[in-house]
Amino acid sequence: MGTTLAQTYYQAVDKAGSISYHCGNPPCSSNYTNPMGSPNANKAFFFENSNYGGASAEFGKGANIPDLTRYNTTSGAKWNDRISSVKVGSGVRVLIYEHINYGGRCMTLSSGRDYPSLGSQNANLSGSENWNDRISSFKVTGPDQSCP
Ligand SMILES: [Ca+2]
Repeated sequence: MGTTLAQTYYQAVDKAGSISYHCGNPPCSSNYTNPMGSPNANKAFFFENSNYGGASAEFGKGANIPDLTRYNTTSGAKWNDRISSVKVGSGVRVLIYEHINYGGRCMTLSSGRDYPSLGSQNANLSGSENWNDRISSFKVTGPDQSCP
């Protein structure tokens, strides 16, 4: 069986950016995906849909991702303004930003916490705005870091 386009893309991204994709919905059957569940202490999981659905990706502590328009899901869609739920490992925090290059509003996601619906996270945003499909850059930091 030949290498699929998805596999080729995954391998390219993995070498370039230490990003790993997980199975979403519909579930994938290829062996390059990782089982879902909870991230280990130094990782965070990001999901396309709320309640941990759709495409997903994992990033480790120290990951600085300044521009999500440069990352695609396994279906080829941009990750920019697409993340809807997050799981944060116990040893890291995730700083999410509204714009690329860590611009716009910022929110600190707490260590060891699951966020099934970023649509319900609106503490830093006005009116009806919330964090669903709004993240354009982020950092996976140690527990001593927070938004400026
Ligand atoms: Ca989404």
